[in-house]
Amino acid sequence: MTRSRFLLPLAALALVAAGCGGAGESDEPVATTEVTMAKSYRFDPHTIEIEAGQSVTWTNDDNFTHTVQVDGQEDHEVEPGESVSIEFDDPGAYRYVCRLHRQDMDGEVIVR
Ligand SMILES: [Cu+2]
Repeated sequence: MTRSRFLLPLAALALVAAGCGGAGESDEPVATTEVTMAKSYRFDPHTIEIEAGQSVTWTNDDNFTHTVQVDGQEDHEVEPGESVSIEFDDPGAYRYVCRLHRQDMDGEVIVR
């Protein structure tokens, strides 16, 4: 337990250093199709950018069940250690939430 709690902040720091160069949480879109439900109730990265026709995969790395509910679409429950993929065929900006923790967990997929 102690070990994993220690490693997480390091991983977050490495991401910031390697990536956006900004401070902490950024809404700068990241070009990726992989989103992690990291510990401490968040989607990482918060905003991603993909091409139309690509699928986004959300993986739950937390110890709690989370969901992915894209605006206007059905909800997908994701147990710890599991993942869900959703295909985006039409360009646009898609906001989504975790239905169970919607005040903390939201994100956005920008489809080009
Ligand atoms: Cu959640």
